[in-house]
Amino acid sequence: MINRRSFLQLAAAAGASVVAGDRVRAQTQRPNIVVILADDIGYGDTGPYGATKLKTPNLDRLAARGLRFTNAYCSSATCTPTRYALLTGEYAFRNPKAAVLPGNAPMLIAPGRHTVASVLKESGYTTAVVGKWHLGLGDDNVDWNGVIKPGPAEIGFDYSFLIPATGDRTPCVYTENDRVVGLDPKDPIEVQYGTPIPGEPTGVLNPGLLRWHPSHGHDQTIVNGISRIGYMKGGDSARWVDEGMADTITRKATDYIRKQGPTAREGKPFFLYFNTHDVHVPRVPHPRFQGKTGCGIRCDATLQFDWCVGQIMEALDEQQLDENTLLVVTSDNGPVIDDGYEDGAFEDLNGHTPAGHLRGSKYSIYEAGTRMPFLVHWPGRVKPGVSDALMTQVDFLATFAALAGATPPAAAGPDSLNMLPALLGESTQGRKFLVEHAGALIALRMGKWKYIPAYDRPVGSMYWNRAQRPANSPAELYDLDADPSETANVAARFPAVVKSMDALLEALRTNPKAQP
Ligand code: NG6
Ligand code: CA
Repeated sequence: MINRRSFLQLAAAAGASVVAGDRVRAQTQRPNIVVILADDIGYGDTGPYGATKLKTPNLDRLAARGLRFTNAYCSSATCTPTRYALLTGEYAFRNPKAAVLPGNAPMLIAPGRHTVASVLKESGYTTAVVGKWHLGLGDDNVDWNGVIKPGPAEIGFDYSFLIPATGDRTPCVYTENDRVVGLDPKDPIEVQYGTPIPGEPTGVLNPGLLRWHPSHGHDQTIVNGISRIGYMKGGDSARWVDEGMADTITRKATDYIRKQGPTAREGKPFFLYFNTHDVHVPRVPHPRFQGKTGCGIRCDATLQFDWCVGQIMEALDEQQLDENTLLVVTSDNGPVIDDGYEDGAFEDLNGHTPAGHLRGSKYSIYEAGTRMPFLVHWPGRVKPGVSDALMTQVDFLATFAALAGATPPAAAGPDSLNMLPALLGESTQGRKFLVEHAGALIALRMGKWKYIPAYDRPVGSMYWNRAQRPANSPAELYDLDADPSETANVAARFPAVVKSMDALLEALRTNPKAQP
């Protein structure tokens, strides 16, 4: 691991041979770090990963100027656990509470816990989170009309602008630095899960008020003609407009970059964690994106995501921060087509393959559940190309700490490894192995092998049958080199591999340091 001093010495040595003053400064400064985390965008959803039914020009440009990873993972096949692991550097399977949370859940990450944000902040970064949160806010009985604490500030973020849970869950409002935005105190918000709030129209009782119908769940409080999960009342002036969501949060993210520009150029770097809503349900892209792709509303939302990425790149460029900013674009779990609304996404796909060549989807233990698009862009440092190194978002904590020259406390990020050389494309050597996680299942990826242990009960999504694994599933072993789509279970042919991978996975359940 490089420490801060050796980083600066190395950088200074590299910079000394360059005449242009700006470039010297850029190379001797610690980089800004921007992570863009998409929602439910799959391995095959975008141009850099082979999509042809829609164009993603900004991602294409990013990939052409950056490093495209083919074996990079998120922690888990759903959102909350992935986000938990990304920030804490702990595999989400270790914490049973790290499952998809309702919109009124208390904050999942304990105040004071070490996170990517707190480690960077302690080493001198200015930190911000914008967009989808879905890690719980406040305590057990959160009052949405007051100061909502604990929140991002308690785990290292100087600034926050949030979609508290998901677009399909109440409360349908934004928070900024622990308060609901635009709230009229005379019209207080009430949020409830489980029991309906009398007098508030719901999807189940008022289907005539809906723009489109739920296909499963999503039949509770109606906001903007869309019924959601959960109930809410009041807060009319604070309610978001779905069509404007991408514009609103992207604007907050680019405003932040513009505001940080002068101090960042002077040497005070920032960390921005930008979480888009696209392409989670409900998919309501701005009208300027609707119908603009050949593959339906889900692709239109992907086009909107591409626009969001382009806006971030433009702001970095405009602020002359492009050369000295590490930008990582990835996603929180695999793709799903029908995730609870009859929005035509399935009917209009037109041959688009969200998972690319991978098997599975969101919620699934197969590769598409957790293998993510993963683009790294840092023109001042990272050479364009493709890397097959085994990578995971769980390593952000240790890797970004190394980049910042910080030494995180021993207790920080128990599963997080410093993968800086691989992230920067200076090494082709990524992780030796990593754990994949979907609901109650874990699996092991090691080299070319993927091992899923036998399970004696059905697991997977109730709603997405293709992710379902039936009861009494036998152990599965796939050779991802020969069989990247996991079609042939070769467990019976390679008993020794099964045995050793099973032993390692079992050991990893309790010991993050376990080795083969
Ligand atoms: C599921 C929802 C799904 C989505 C998911 C969370 C139903 C039937 N399904 O329970 O629509 O909200 O939770 O998605 O309610 S995630 O990307 O935030 O993990
Ligand atoms: Ca998600």
